[in-house]
Amino acid sequence: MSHFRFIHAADIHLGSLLNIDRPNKQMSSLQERAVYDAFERLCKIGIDQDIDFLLIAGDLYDSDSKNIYANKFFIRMCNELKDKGIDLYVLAGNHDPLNQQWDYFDLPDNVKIFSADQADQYLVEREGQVLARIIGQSYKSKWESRRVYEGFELDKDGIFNIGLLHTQLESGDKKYIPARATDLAKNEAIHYWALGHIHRPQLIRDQDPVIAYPGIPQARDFGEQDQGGAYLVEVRGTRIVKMAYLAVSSVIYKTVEIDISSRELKEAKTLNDLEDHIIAIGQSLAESQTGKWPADLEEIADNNLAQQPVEAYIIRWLIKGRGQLHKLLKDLGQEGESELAEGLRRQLAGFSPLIWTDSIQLRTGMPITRELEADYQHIIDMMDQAISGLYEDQSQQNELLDLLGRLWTRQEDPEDRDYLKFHLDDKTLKQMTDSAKQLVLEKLVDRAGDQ
Ligand SMILES: [Mn+2]
Repeated sequence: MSHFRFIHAADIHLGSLLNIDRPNKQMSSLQERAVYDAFERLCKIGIDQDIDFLLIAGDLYDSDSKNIYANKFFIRMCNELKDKGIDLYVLAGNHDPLNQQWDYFDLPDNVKIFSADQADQYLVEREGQVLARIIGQSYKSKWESRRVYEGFELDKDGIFNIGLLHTQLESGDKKYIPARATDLAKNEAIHYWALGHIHRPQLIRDQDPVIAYPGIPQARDFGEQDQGGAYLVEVRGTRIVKMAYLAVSSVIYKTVEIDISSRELKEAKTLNDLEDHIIAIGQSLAESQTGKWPADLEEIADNNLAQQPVEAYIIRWLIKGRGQLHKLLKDLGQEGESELAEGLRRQLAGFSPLIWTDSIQLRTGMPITRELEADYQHIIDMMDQAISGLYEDQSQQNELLDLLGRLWTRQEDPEDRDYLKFHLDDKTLKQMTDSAKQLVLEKLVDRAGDQ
């Protein structure tokens, strides 16, 4: 019976840089190399773990930053894999569709690119034995509305079949292949759906057929938080016997919430107390880093994760809750906010991994006592009613957009953003209404205090 391993990766986005505001020397080096490092780590684990092939389910290159260096780097990795007899099966996604210049140099012959005109099939063989069959179809242009997976017709002949698909996995979607997990699961010949496009790792279905998104190996901004990587899959015959997540990011974006109403900060009188508290959190985050190179697949599978050493965390400190510190923080203003961030950046720079403060976001409120709440309950209720109307009624939202001005838009396809506009997504709307509510209450309390 055949027995083999492969890595399922996607959305490498070679060529893109990490979004870091005013980086220091160390961060600026990571900014440039982290995306490449993550892919190199994947290839190295692949070699260590003796995989037979590597799948890339679309968006190997980043659309705006495809370049000669990225292409040469990819070729170097392919050649290293070729030396070990490992083939790569690559799908072109919406960021690297085949109608654009795809590569500047010839690729080695262990790289197979799927055509955009029809579904291509490849047989993976080792020493004359067929291990697996892989089917896929690339994007021709940056949008693909065809249900290309409907043409994935494969024999059911005891060979492990893999379908490669770059999709948003939404049935009404017109840009990134309309599909539902149930549509895919209906294809009885396919054992494993290697998906790409969604940047967060997700095991959509954990039984035959398995449907999985590996996520982006290296995040590039706060929209892509936490550790990224790829799946390592071990197969016997047509059965998956092991599946483990290879976490390879060397930089992790993370929002850390600090609650000023917590036990530790409730009594805090000055910003020093807050600063000390944040530094202690940063320190324990750095110390919790025990990433090491995985010894073997058994170990990876036992932990279900192979954590690679992290070089830096990029942190957004979200300071929230109600408490005494609110008044001090409010008085800081924007200048004070960046001053506080600058101080943290300095004080946390010595840790390894580096704890890099990206910014501080203030979402605090004054302490609300029971009496206060009782006094203003009718106003709070009115505001809550008005706010819920805003969420339920599209026309009220449009009115709000008109009020905000023409710089704002509701259109929010993250893959096709107009970066010259502000986007009123649900999260932003919630922040707006929360702080509006807070502001009204504060004014009321101030006025009551004046009387
Ligand atoms: Mn994509």
